[in-house]
Amino acid sequence: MGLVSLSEVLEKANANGYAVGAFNFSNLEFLTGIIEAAVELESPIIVQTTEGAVNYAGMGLLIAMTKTAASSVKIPVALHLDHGKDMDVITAAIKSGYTGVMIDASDKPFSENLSITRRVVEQAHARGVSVEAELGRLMGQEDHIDVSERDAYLVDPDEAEKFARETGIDALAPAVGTAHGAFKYKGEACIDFERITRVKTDCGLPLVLHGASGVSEWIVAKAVRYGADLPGVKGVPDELVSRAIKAGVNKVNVDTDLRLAGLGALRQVLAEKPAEFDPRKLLGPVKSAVKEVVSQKINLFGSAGKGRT
Ligand code: TD3
Ligand code: ZN
Repeated sequence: MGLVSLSEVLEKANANGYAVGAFNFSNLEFLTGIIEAAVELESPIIVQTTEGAVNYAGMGLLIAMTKTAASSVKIPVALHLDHGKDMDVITAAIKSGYTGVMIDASDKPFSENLSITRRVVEQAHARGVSVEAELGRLMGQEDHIDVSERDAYLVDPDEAEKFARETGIDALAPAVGTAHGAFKYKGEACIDFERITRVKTDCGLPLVLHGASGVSEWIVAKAVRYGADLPGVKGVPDELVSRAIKAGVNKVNVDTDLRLAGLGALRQVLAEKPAEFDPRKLLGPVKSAVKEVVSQKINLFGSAGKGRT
């Protein structure tokens, strides 16, 4: 099957109350690990690249790899630009074969975010490409936001309805308390479910949960056993992700969990096979570790069997 648009995948998920995983990649092992897991579980899948991944591997290679991988499988595969900020990169992605782009102007004032997003929608929809935008600010590791100030950074549900209506976006990423990376919370993990429900009720769009990695013990343990230095890591427990999906999330972004699992596999093989220098023997285990995590996520998100054609 060729690549399908992001909205095709997300509209079905929205109509049927499940979520599709959007997994980040910048190399062959991650991409093939992700797609093999989805094929085995007959799940639709979204693979996405940040602008950083584009700088690392080149947009042409990322598109060619994904199109080739998708053409030999029967499940729907969408290729999405994650956290697009540079208009030139966004335009190139729209023109060259991505089937979804995120415009992340969430650090700009509301009216500016709205007008930039509207411009991207115009350009993208003219070519059948879907658009995701963000409202509110995702908390970063560097932000150190106090819980009392937290609300100011979360999505304003009243703004969300106006934003969705006036931009014509296909999916909305509302900031609801999660953060990127392996150090998401200093205290207890929390997500503002009420806010998700309100935004969903008001705008009806497929919602996107960013910063959704679980950073669970089973993912981190191997990396730590083989020498990784990761004190204080903390993610979003599976239980909270399930509740977010029930409240209206249809796209769940996962990057950190794949990185951590890949790291564990790589550290293990380097430690146990000091004489090995075949990259396939070193990076094959990374691919398998990525595949294992993606399989677990597909089951958690409820998309297994939904990619049957
Ligand atoms: O958009 N992404 C992936 C890229 C994050 C920037 O490096 C996410 O929302 C995934 O977040 P997580 O929880 O895997 O770090
Ligand atoms: Zn994100």
